[in-house]
Amino acid sequence: LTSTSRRESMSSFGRKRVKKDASVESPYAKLDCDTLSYFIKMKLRVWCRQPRGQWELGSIQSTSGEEASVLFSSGKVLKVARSELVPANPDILEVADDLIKLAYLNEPSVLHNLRFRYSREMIYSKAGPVLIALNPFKDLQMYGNDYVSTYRQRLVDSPHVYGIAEAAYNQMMRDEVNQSIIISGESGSGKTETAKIAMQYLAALGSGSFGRANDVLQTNCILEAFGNAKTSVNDNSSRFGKFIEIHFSATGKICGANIQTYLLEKSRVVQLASGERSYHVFYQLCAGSPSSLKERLNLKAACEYKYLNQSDCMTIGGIDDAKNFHQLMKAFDAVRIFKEDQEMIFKMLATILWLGNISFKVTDSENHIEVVGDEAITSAALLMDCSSQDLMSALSSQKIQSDQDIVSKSLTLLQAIETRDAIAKFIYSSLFEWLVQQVNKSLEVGENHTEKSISILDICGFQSFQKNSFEQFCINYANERLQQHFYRHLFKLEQEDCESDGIDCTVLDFEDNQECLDLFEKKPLSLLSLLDEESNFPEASDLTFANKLKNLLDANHCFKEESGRAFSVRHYAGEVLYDTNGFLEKNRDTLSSNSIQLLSSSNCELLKLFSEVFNQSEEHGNSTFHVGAAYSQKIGIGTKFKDQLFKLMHQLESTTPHFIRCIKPNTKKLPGIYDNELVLQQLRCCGLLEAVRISRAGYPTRIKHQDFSRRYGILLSETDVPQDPLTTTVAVLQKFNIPSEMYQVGYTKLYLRAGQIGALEDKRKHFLQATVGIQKCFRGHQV
Ligand code: AD9
Ligand code: MG
Repeated sequence: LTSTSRRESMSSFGRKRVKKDASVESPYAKLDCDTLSYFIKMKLRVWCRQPRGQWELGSIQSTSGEEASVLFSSGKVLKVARSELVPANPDILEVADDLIKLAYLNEPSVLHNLRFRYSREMIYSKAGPVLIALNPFKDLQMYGNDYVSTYRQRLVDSPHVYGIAEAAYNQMMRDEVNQSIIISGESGSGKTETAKIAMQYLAALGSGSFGRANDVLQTNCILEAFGNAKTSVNDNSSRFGKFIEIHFSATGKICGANIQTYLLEKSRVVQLASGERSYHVFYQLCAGSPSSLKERLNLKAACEYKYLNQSDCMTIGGIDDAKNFHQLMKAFDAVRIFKEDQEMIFKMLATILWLGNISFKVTDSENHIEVVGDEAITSAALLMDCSSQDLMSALSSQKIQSDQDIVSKSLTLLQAIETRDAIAKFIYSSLFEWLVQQVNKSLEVGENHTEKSISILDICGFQSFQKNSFEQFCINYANERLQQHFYRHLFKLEQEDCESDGIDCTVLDFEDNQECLDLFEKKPLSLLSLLDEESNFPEASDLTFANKLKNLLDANHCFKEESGRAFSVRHYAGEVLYDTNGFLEKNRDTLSSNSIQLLSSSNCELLKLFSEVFNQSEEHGNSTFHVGAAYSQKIGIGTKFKDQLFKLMHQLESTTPHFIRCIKPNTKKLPGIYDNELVLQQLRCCGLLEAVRISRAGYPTRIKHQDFSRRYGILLSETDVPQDPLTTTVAVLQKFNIPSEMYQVGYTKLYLRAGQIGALEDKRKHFLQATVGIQKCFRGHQV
């Protein structure tokens, strides 16, 4: 009986193609249509879309044509169009810790489920294999040693970062396969905190007497000082992407690590929005450095520096910069950054602060300038180990190649400011990279090297603002790549699940986002290659770049023409409008030839080292080029990032991935507030609903035969209750004449089409009510 029905149901499963669809609503609407009529017929609870878009729970009283009258919990009854209704889940599913368990996976049900859990401090939920982490914005008693051992011993299986870290650790040890934990989400959603929680768990398991667990944890302090800043959305916002590979010894102890960073936001060093700060380390240094160091650096209070005081925000509530400076020094010691190197680092920071205070005097009607010879210039020159004269001339003039000679031309005010800021940004970003290198050297795996590792990726999620620039362009490209990795992994899991259960699932395929990736990276005609090409033309402008895109990329469906300098990309998470303003400049990442010369002729070891990047690129075959009088590297920032991403993907591909999506429940950074619309928008942006839909396409409900037979076996009359769960399952299906195209019977699980479980649940409810009624009646007789 069972094998026949399995074969029957298999053949009824036709080849199904799941369309990629940026909007999440439509596929759900499709799923819901079949069931809705049933809901209406049975007067079951539904979600009803209100005029302002929010959803309210109600039950259908009656229907006529395309309209239904719905009774809401407030007691009011309203007539609404059927198209505004979607089925609600039974109460019992309200606390479901996995969205997959919801019988109806529509938006209001998902939102309601997460809200219900959030209000009970259950901030973690699953969506199939993905962990959803809602930011609690307060400290919860769910971390620390006791919880570590609970998860270690698997005494609980409620969703938690610890559960993910445990699974990764366990699989690494057991299967000897490297693991990765991929965390994404928008700014302030909790990625960095989540990454730290995962690291703490791994450190707790992986510390040993000769271990490096503590050193690895200390790197967070260093990287956050140099790479995090207060923004309007997050007091501790990471302004770079981070990939940390944690190495384990054969016995499972942490023995080293390697960090890669991506796209540090350089502009923050010289330019701040109101209410925001520059990188924490500047304030820490000014507030916490001992007086002897202050003297050597001629360091003033933070508020004396233009780069810092241009915004009205100098401190962060609850944060002690001086104390954090001491922590930073301790962390430096822990990862063996020597005192001399620490001194050089602080010197570079002070250089940047003094550079920002250098001012200019306009000398003629054409806005040409000369540098004001004040304390700023002398301090900066001293710290840079160059003469004030050289620094002044680098900031006030440029060399231009005329027919035979090189002539020196005075800069305008705007050019001088740009030159000064470019040097400051260059020094900071070089310092950041160098520092990461030093940390890596220190954490390099030594003698007890093994191949075991768990990597954690903390990178900003998909972004779509009203105005999107080069930064969003790069970050969205990265997310597009990660999304493909996610799709492919889900698809693989799905296939494995079906295959191991004897279900033919090879028939399920879906379109992933390859076309969008091609738009970014497929040579010769791609966004990135055209950007580099255009960056090579001295005469090119953002507008000529935009026009080039329009002419050459039109064939790709993910590209959309817009007017003027703009263009749109159809991303997996929705359409994004990009303004090319500043694209060429940001991609070229220029430094004037004068500035390069200044840095390479300085006696400061670090500056010399930093400037070598330009010499190297010159040596390696004409790969620098002239833009006006400025040098820049031929490979733009965009392509450089692409190469980094390829390397990252290559690394990720050899690991078993674990995905965590962080969600910010409100923009006020306050606990207890859950903004439906905000959550929904993030669920869409991380492609989560879409992904869950793919992973459950066709058969959204999957229940173990044991569970199914336990719950619905009571519907069988006593004479036809079989012995084993699988046979019970089939007997229930047959008793209610569920059409064979509505299910598949696997070895361990039953696979049901949308709506079926709701119908069965309803039958069960009726059955129980009737039974209770009979019992009451029976008791009444006795009385
Ligand atoms: V950004 O893209 O780097 O700007 P993140 O990294 O996503 O951002 P972050 O981890 O910095 O966000 O979290 C923001 C703030 O939320 C933290 O400073 C905490 O105050 C708060 N947070 C996040 N997760 C937790 C948590 N699990 N428990 C308590 C949390 N507070
Ligand atoms: Mg962060």
